[in-house]
Amino acid sequence: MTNIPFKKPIYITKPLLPDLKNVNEKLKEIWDSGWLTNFGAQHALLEKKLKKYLNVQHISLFNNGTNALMIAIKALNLTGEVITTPFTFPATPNSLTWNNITPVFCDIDDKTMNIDADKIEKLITPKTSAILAVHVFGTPCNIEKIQKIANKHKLKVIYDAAHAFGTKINGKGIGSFGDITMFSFHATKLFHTIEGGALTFNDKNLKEKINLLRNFGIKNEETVLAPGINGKMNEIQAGIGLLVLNMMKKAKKTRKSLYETYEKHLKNINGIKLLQNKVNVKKSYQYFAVRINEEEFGTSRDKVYKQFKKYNVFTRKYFHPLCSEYQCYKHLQSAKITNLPVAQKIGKEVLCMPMHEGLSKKDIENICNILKSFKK
Ligand code: T4K
Repeated sequence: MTNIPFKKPIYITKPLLPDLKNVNEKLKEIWDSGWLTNFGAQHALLEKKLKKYLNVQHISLFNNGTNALMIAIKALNLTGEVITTPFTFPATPNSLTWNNITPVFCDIDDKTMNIDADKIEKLITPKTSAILAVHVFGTPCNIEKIQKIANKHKLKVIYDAAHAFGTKINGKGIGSFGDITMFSFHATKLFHTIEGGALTFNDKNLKEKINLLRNFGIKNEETVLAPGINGKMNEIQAGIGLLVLNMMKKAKKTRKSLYETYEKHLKNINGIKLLQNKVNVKKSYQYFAVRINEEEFGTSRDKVYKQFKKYNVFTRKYFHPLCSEYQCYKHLQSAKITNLPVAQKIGKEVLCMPMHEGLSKKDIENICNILKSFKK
């Protein structure tokens, strides 16, 4: 059967949109209160609800994930060098650079596409202050091994969980590991506040510092205690977040079914590799990534990406090029191609497929059939 192009463009994602009637009601509530930002009622309620939903001890909300990450780095007083992954969004290493810290790129693990914990130790120098790892596509990092290394060398651990909203390991929220975890609530994420983010952590002493840094360092009208910036989530963001949070249960159910449809149709194709499932991990279902091995599939990832466009399907090459290949980082010793063989390989193979509530199982089947038709 020949495949027909989709009538409307199919993007990798589409934001969850609350009913406009509910949005209008929420806006009226905010308007009536006359309180638009600086920690109002919507902010307080969202913070409380997310703390419970994410199953974490402490949480602070932010105007985006990148600001949250920059403040996490500052709150832990990190300096010198931080070991991180090249297979991530620019926000991860850039947050280090904005704190005058040199990112040290560590190769990734072939199975999870996360930082390879076995390769971290040899990158530690007297200047290393932390490990900044990313739970790529919602798959948890090797948290036990990373924590062991951190304890042994007295390093801090920050997790970038931008892709892992709602992920759980043995029932524990993904935001409860390491010193601080960052979440992104950008419109393209499963849970969103249009733009937004959060930090979660176990040490209650961090709360005051993080919140000070988020609000210019202001303690009260006449006292500024730290060189903070503006990381505040406003009331409209928080209000939208409350409405989106109500949609989460249904959205997760839909995404689980779409995810399983992809798995069913793509699992036995020579040249296509899927992420493995782990019994103790509850997934976030934010992304569906495949790896295309050109030799086995007969067509390269880049060709697949291009050919999909003819069918009105817009996949994404997250994360290609690698961060270590950016103009601002490629001069680093750790960025050398020979130091990052697995990341180099995966960067050429990975493709993120459309994954959102606007798609039906039939749409996913069609996308899979189109992909299969590219095989040579
Ligand atoms: N760490 C990691 C590992 C991250 O992935 C991210 C963000 C961060 C840190 C930083 O967090 P934030 O500071 O952003 O909170 C998108 C997102 O903008 C970005 O938040 C996200 N990662 C990244 C993976 O994806 P782009 O440049 O690919 O977005 P864009 O505009 O091309 O959108 C992708 C597709 O989504 C479009 O083709 C269509 C659809 N779309 C997009 C928007 C904005 C919509 O349908 N509606 C929309 O409103 O970065």
